[in-house]
Amino acid sequence: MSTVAGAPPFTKLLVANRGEIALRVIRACQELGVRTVAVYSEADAHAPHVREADEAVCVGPPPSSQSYLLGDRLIEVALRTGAQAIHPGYGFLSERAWFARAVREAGLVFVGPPAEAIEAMGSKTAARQLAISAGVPVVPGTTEALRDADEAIAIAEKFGFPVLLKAAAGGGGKGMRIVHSAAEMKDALASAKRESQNAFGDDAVYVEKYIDGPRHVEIQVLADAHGNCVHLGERECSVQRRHQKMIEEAPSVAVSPALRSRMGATAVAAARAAGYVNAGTCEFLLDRSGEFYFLEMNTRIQVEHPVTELVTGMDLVQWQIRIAAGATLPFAQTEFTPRGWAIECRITSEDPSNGFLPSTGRIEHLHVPSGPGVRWDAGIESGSEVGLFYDPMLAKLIVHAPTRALAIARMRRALLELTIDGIETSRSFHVRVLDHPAFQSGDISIQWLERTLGELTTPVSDRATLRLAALASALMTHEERHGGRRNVSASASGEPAGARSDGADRASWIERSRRDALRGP
Ligand code: MV4
Repeated sequence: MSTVAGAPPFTKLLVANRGEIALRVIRACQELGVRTVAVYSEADAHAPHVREADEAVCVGPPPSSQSYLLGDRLIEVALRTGAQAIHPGYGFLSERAWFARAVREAGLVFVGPPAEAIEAMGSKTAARQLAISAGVPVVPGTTEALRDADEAIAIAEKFGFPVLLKAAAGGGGKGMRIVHSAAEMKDALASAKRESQNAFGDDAVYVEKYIDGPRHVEIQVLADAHGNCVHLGERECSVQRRHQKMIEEAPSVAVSPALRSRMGATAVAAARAAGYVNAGTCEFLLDRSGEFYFLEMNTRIQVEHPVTELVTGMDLVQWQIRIAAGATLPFAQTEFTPRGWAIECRITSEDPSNGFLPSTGRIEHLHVPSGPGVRWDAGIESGSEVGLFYDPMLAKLIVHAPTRALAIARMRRALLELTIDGIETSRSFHVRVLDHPAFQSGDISIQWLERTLGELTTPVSDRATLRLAALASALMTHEERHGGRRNVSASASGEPAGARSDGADRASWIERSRRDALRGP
């Protein structure tokens, strides 16, 4: 068991989550010598996180409102099983200040920031005020809720249209409206207020100058309870659709060492202003002129944390646990230099050729990529049932390589190794994004994916043709394997049958179908 700077680690921790992040936390605990208690819904009785934890307790029926979101029940389970700490993962209860407070009041340790810091960053207008007071650049705009459309127009005319209306209680793009002219303001304000009220139970809306075509770049910070706070560089998260990130990388092609240290110092200033402790992330918009603006702070471990882990060599989840146990960060901020390049693809159970419709069913066969520089963080295995109760993200495929070009090639290779049979997934869509010249050049903004979607989802061929092609390929493969007439010369020459490429016209579907047919159970 490892101990750090006089902080005794917990002996038992409850993991208040499911899927890949529950497994990620369990793995960190195993390496720290901390025992784990999993919680699960009736839908997850056979899920991998239940098996991998030292103990597991069923907390309710499948809907998360009756299981993973029942904070008081999870606290009871922690007390009953003798856990001293609760790790919330991401989503679910991770950013609910009331839960962090209830955990603390039960005499347990919340592996995350203090409830007060979650609250301070939870209100977007309060977060803007905090940022401004700490000298952190924010988008020009207000920090008070708008009274009416006339006030909004007066403010908008100060810095010029277009402007963006945002929900004060918001985040994630809900309650947002772009307004191009004074004439549009009244209707836009009314609908933004209506949407905010429905989503957050609060209709307060404020206004910002609209930044056109920026990148989404975020900075990872780590703060201990003794006043030490460092940043670990940036993640580039611009490849997103409807506020769902699809690919993240570290570092960002748009961030020079000088910009990294300026953005990093800014993120640390924002974290300090909020009294932040534990791992957190400051989100920024980075415009084409290199100006950056603080948007909000995510007060949790994020889905994309592995890319930072790979370029820093740090285990962020282990640090979360050590910090929660009172450890002192043993490093100061030196000029931070990322090592190599990391890329993450979020593999979801969505069908890109069908408007990203969620796909459900049983994972009949799973083949996981491996080899140099490949990491697979997943909540699924062969036999898993994928339903509609939870988030469609099945797994994260993460690669690390010396350069961006090599990381892209490695990700492409790993995606082609991956087989998920039984449901539709985003796998081949990810390959098409990686193959796109704009992605390869890195010249993209937050709007790029949605604007390029048509091009990225056109069928390679109609389904009937694909079916025939797959059948033909399977037959050819069968012949090759069982000493048929095909490729006899290739075999005789010592090359494995079929491994030889018959030239550039050997289409990728043949390679795919052949690999799948040879691999299959
Ligand atoms: C913006 C913006 C442009 N200008 N603010 C979206 C969710 C919330 N976190 C903030 N968001 C944005 N705020 C100004 N003044 C564009 C976005 C935005 C966005 C930001 C980050 C990642 C993806 C995005 C997708 C659409 C819009």
